[in-house]
Amino acid sequence: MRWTGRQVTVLGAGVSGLAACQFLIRQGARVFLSDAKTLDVGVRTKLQDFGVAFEEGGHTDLTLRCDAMVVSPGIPPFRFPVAKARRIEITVYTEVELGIEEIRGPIIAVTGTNGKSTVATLIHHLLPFSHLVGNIGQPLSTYPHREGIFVMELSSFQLAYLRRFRPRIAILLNLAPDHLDWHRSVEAYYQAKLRIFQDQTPEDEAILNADDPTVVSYADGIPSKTFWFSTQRAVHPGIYLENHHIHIEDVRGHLQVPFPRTPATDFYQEDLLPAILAAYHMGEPMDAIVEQLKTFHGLPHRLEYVLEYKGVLFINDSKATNPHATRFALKKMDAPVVLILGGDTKGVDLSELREAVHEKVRALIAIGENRSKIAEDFGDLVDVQTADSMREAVQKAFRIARPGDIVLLSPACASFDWFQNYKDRGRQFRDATRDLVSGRF
Ligand code: UMA
Repeated sequence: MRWTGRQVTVLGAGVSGLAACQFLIRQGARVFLSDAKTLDVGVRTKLQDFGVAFEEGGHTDLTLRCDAMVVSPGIPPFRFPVAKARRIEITVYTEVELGIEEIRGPIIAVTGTNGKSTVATLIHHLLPFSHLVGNIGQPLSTYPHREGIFVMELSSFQLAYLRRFRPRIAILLNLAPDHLDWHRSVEAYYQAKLRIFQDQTPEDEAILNADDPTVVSYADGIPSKTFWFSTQRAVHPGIYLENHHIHIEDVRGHLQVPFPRTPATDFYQEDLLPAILAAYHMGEPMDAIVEQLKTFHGLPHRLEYVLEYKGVLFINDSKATNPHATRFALKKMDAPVVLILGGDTKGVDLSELREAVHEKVRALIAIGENRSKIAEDFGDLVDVQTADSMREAVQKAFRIARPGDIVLLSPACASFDWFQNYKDRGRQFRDATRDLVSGRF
């Protein structure tokens, strides 16, 4: 696409929109940005420095005076002015597509309802010279490298807007209802995810979760070579775990290597399999992959393995700021959990956690402003204790936990009542567990 001299409207002045502006200006386009909200001084200054004209506090008809529109992923297509732009045949792009047109190198694309950041980060860890971009927070259009292997995390929003896209390897981790306010139906959301495969050919590769019946039900229409991954059974062709070994079955035959057991690899089993297969199929030797696996510790604050002490595993999921995320975390736990829960609820009802708590949780440690309310709401289900600091919470959780249990910080609430942000909360949890181990309590 030649942008020189074209008039382009960018919608949204977040991470994507600002990257798109910068890219387009560099390419010689004239850019007009529009944001529904009032902009921060810092953002205004940036736009002025880029030489971008803008409006704020709402989108007007000025947005439609353009040759092309670049839409931030968070803005749904049915909303003004995107829907109108499409009606009058203005081509609508999303930021990641601008970047895709520029790069020279194979793409490994990762999507799914949950776990996509972890798997994309893991592939990048196994292929240390690759570039990690996309929904993970690194916009592709302003990424400084153009060559090499690109590991791209893609959200359903980005995929729904992508017009052409042909990754060498496309990975679909799982499918469950989400983002219905944007997609308006579960089927539309699933179809957006499936666009990751739409322009692939039989020379390309799809890696699919054999343990997710919804993923399996959509596999037939995929045009590329299909490989499966499973933690539960042998799959052909694909990758699976059996008797503490990783098995790969593909055109090269059957490869079997011992699973490199660390507390972290045990914990991330499901995420490891598609990542290992993608790295292996990009030509990385298996012994190098196995070595790299031993040094993977997960993403900070997202189901992050912290340490194991006296048989108790400590997991930091401070990023879980709503009940949905905490439910997902509990689903992943395969041992009794002592859950550290609470904070600023933002008015959200935590009762949707009752079933998961009943199933998985041995005891609850309630923290934050709403700790007494949590004690009232969950006291009939499990043992609930309250704590007045993160250190106290960790101490109490460890006292209750038995060997084999998991102490999980997954608060389901915002952190601003006691902490600067979720990262600060996660750091305090990590520090407290380390103090516990070193006997500094
Ligand atoms: N805005 C409008 N009009 C609207 C709605 C919003 O102008 O009708 C404006 C907002 O006022 C704001 C801007 O749009 O200024 C925000 O745009 P955005 O929501 O698309 O967010 P960005 O900051 O551009 O970040 C996006 C992704 N966010 C979303 O998809 C919601 C980031 O993923 C991504 O890292 C970034 O681009 C770079 O690619 C975040 C995310 O939460 C992490 N993703 C969701 C997820 O993972 O579940 C999909």
